[in-house]
Amino acid sequence: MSQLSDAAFVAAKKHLVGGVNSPVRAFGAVGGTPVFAERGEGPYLYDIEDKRYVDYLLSWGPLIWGHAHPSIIAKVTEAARKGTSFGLPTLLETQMAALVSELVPSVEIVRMVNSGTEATMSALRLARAYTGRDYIVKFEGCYHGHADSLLVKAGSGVATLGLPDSPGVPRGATETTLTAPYNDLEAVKALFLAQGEQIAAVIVEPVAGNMGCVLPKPGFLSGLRTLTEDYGALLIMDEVMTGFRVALGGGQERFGIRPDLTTMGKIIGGGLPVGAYGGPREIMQRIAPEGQVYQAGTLSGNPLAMSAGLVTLQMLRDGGKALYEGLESYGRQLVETFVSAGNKEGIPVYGHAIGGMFGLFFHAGPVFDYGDTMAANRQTYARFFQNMLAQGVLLAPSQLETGFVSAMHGPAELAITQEAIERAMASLG
Ligand code: KE4
Repeated sequence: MSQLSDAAFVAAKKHLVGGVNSPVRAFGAVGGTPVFAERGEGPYLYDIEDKRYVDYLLSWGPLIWGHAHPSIIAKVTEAARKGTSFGLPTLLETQMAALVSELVPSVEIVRMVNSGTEATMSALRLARAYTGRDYIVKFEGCYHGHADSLLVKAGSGVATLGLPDSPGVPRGATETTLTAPYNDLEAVKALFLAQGEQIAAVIVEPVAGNMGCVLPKPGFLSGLRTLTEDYGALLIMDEVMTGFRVALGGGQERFGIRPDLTTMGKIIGGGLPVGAYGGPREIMQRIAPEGQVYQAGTLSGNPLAMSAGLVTLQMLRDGGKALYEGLESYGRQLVETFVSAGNKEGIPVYGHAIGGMFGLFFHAGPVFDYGDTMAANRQTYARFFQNMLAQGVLLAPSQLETGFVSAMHGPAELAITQEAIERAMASLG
């Protein structure tokens, strides 16, 4: 990185903890100075030195329409001219919620919040209230945001930084959090056998995107659905990352599993801060003001965020299956180049793509759980990342994260990326 970015990082660290507003942006796992973004244009991001990158970080998932899509910018600008927030109901929020229910039929009624963390935190509170039970089950390496009870064997930045689950979280907040390896249905069955009557919910990423990109084994998700039904627990699908990304209706559409509650984020806001949770009215009506489960937010359903989210989802609906087939085809070609280039150099590599997300591992594979991803060579990934960055391709700055494709990535960007992969892999050999 050059002097401008180094100086920017020094200045940032004077005023912001670690120089960032979210730990993973500090590039701790890959070393060096983080990229300071200046602007974006479709599939490209430009840093403060006006260096151009083909962007596969895409703000950690939200930008399925790439940077500064004209339709999104126009809608946000139009909304901003009317004011930025009202603290009162608006028609936009109703339109947005109706569209979410149309695209995700299991979500009969919605509550908008401002982040994925708020969505999962609220969904768990609701599940505990609805069932009258306290225990929850999450999976090692899955990340559902930074709410206390979910910071147990969490993925994403927690795993990347190798933090003990997290200081500052009182034991009382996590002693009712049970964990199992992802894809290990027998382990979940054992938890239910032992404490099934006390388990309020299982929360799962339908595709795990916070320990690298890990696919569910056949039968895993349907097994969770059966188990939770058998024991009267709720199945919460955390679709903050997979929602509107692995299919228009998210993981639940892709894998044909109907959860009890769904949490959303990222794409739903089109790059502005939006989270959401929802499900059948019979469960959701326990949320205040209809019910007694309290959850609130000053800027929830913000009109600028709703405007960005609404047009984002409308364009995805209009794009339909062809759009998702295109996203997946692009990802598969990128992964195929990664694997063939690694094999050519005799470097253990493994990867896969699903919808608009992909995983690249320096590991012989297969990769089915957190143990597998932790065995991947993160030092090699860091060297690969830095070489790709130098060639103008921005990947996720951690082996334990996922890459994203936008609808604006096309043949030209793929060619640039494939060439860069071959060069980067040769530099490792
Ligand atoms: P936010 O609170 O960051 O909006 O969402 C939390 C969250 C919940 N559920 C899933 C499945 C998620 O992937 C996330 C957030 N993902 C990380 C990326 N791995 C956000 C990046 C960051 O922490 O800066």
